[in-house]
Amino acid sequence: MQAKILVAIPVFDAVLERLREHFDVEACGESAITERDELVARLQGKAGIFVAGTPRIDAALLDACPDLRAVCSMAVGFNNIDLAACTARRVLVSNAPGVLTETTADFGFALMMATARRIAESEHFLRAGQWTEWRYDLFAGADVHRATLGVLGMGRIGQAIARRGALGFGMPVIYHNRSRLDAGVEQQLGARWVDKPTLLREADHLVIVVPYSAESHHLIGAAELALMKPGATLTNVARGGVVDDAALAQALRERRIAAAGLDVFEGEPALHPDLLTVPNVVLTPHIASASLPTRRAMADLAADNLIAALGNGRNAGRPPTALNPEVLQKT
Ligand code: 8YV
Repeated sequence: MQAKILVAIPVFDAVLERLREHFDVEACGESAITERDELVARLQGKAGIFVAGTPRIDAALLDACPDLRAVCSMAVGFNNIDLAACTARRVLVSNAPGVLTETTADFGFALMMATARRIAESEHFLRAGQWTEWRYDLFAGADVHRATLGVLGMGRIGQAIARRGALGFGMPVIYHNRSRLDAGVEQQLGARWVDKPTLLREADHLVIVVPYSAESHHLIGAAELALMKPGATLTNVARGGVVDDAALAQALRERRIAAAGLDVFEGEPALHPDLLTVPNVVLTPHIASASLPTRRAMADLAADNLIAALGNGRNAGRPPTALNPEVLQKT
C-alpha cells in the first residue's frame, strides 16, 4: 500500500503527478491550507506533508498528527518548522537550499537597484499622469555602482549578492555574519567583515539576507536604523521579523534613511499599514525566488526528499537535503 501524503500548498501539476507515482496524494487545491484545524484533520493518517514557508509545523501539530514521518519544504528558510520538536519525534525535515540561490540574489540586487533609483515611485508618478516636464532632480536617487554594499548575513545568497556587487558594479563589499568567510572567499569577493554597527554606519546599500530565528528577531530596529547614513537604502529579502517594520516605516517617513525595498514582512501576507503610506519604499509580495525554473527546481527538490524519506526507491532513506537525517538511522 502506498504511503499517504498531504500537499498543503498549491504546486505544479507535474510535481503532483510525480508524487502520485509514489504516494496516495491529497492535494490542497487552489489555496494553501492555513487553518490549523483543517490541517490537523487532513493530516490524519498521512505520513508526509509537502510545505513551503507556511504552514507552521510545531510540537502541538505533531502531537495531533502521530502518523506524520516527514515534513518536506520547498523553501530554504525553515523558521515555520520546529526542527527540534520534529527531531524529538523522529520526524524527518528537509528544506530546499542551493537551487534558489542565484535567482534570489538576482532579485535582491534588482530590488536594491529599484530602491536606489526610485523606479517604483517614479512609475506611480507617471501612471498618475503627473509627468509634465523634465527636471534635473526628478526622482534623482543614489548611485549603485562603486557605492558601498553592506550585506547582513553572508550565507549562500549573501555571497551571490556580494559577487554581483563586487564583480558587476565595482562595489566595495562589507559584511556582517556570525562566522567569517574563509580568507580566500573574502578576497575573491573583495568582502571585508565588520561588526554590525560599522556595517550600518558605512553601507550605502544594506541588503539583509539572514535567516529568521529568535536571535534575528528585530535585528534591525529604530536604534540600528539611526546608525545608517541618511542617503542609505535598506533591502530585505530574508524574512519579515528581522526588520521592525513599524520602526522602518517611521525612519522612511522622517527620511532618516533614503529608501527601502522589502520582499518580506512581519505577519505577511498582511503588511504594517504605515508601509503603505510612505512613498520611499518598494514593496513586493515575497517573490525573490519566483522564477519559473527555480520554483520548479525547489518543488522537485522537496518531492525528491519526500520520495527518499518515505518511498522505497533508489534513494530510499537518503533524502538529499534533510535537516535531521539522523532520525532515519536505525536504532
Ligand atoms: C519561498 C523563501 O518562496 O525559500 C525561502 O526561504 O523565502 C522563498 O524562496 C517562500 O518561503 C515560500 O513560502
